[in-house]
Amino acid sequence: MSKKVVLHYFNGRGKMESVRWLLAVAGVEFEEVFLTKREQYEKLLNDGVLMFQQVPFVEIDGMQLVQSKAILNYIAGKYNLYGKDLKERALIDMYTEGAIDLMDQIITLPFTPPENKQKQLSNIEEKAKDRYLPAFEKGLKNSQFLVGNQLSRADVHLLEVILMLQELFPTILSTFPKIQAFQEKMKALPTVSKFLQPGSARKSPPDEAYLKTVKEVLSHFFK
Ligand SMILES: N[C@@H](CCC(=O)N[C@@H](CS)C(=O)NCC(=O)O)C(=O)O
Repeated sequence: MSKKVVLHYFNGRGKMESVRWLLAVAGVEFEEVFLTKREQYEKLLNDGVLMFQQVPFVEIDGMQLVQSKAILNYIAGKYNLYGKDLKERALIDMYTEGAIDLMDQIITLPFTPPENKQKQLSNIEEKAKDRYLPAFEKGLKNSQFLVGNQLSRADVHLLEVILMLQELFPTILSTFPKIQAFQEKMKALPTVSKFLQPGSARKSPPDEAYLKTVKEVLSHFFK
């Protein structure tokens, strides 16, 4: 089995983007196989590698992993992005789940029927401002990191989600000074700065071509 880390997903963000972020921050090189045709997905199904018939699917360290949280937990544990003990890990998990809850709402937005989109967008903005960002701002009150005195996956997920939010609501951080300072510090990290450069594996916001591909490949889901 390949020693390389290989990501199988669409050429877009979706539920794989956090995996790309974490690997990039950990300085791990990876390859990507993009699903562009229904037949590729069916082949993965026939090969028996998709435990729950879903992607993301990641080949890493001789394993064939699905379930994005399992994949992220493994990478975070292996590359020292999961705190120094179980108590830190529990805190990291709380921040992580908050960031992922918010990201999930943003990821599904493009698939929302047009008549519901504005409502969903307003809901995301309100939740971000009133629920999630205040919690992260508080978490950064006395430290440059969310948990303990070192970088963790919680920081990486926070950076990812605030960048996503700013694409939708450019001034959303204006009342969150700690998060703004956090963002600048994070962006200056060499691995982060590299991942933010054009040409990196970081994916653009979803466009029509991405939506069309996802709907074709997962036609059973969208019928
Ligand atoms: N809990 C899973 C959800 C994965 C998931 O919903 N994957 C979608 C694509 S983003 C999929 O493969 N859907 C096909 C299906 O559910 O049949 C995870 O986090 O990995």
